[in-house]
Amino acid sequence: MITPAAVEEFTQNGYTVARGLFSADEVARYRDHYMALRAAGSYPGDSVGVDVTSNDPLKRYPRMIHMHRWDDLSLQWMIDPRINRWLTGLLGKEPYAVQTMLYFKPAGARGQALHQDQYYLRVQPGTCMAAWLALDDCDEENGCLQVVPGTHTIPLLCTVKADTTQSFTDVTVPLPEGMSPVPVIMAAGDVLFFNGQLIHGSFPNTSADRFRRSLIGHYIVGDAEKVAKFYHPALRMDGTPAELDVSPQGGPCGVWVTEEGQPVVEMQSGDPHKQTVLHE
Ligand SMILES: O=C(O)CCC(=O)C(=O)O
Repeated sequence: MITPAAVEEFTQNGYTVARGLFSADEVARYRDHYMALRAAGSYPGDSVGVDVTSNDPLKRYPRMIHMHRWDDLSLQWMIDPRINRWLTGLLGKEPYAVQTMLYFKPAGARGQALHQDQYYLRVQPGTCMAAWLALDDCDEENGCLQVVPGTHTIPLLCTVKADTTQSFTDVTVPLPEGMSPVPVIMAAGDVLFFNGQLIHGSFPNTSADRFRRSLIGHYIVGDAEKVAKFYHPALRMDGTPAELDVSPQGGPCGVWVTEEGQPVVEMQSGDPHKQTVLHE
């Protein structure tokens, strides 16, 4: 149940955690499902392919993007009534659903440098929201999510170069004076809801052998009229498509680069022959 304290925390800090929103059985089913999909091959929206011989753990387990466009379990999760109740309770109006992502983040994997999701989604008017379901217990050792409380009230920041030995994306944002990231410690089944302006990211998985898998949904406020092209079609929370306009900027949620900062080709969902390009 969404509580007034959760709404207050979300309003003040830009995020809140719904503890135990998904059961241990559900989480185990998602883990098994995505591990089996990953082992079976490559899909529109993820990397050019799985390289099981690579030294980079993220090439052995690349993230998946927009699975809801071809996988019913992902679609049903994205519009699950529990997620909808929380998002609607936090936002005051039912949102649109625009993206799913699965991060495997095996032991040794780099994290994703601090960023604001709205930089990529370019929702107008308003902003985006994330629902981040922990599929494993997450802590600092295995690279839990890090958030900078209160930064949902600041505007979109200009990006600077990230340290690609620590991050698989190559841009980050300078932190406002006196602010620093805090780890969000979660148990498998917890869902972190956060505002799309909130600065967040994650550090490397420094554990010897633990995954830090997460199933992520991105949403946009119900008053939105436009979102970046990459996120079309937006869906209503009953799964039907909504007619929205295209925001001129934006792109996929972070562009994957090697440790040397070289771009890794990722394919645009729906058209495996086209590379995604971040327009700025
Ligand atoms: O899971 C992570 O490490 C980063 C995820 C993220 O930044 C996002 O969902 O926008």
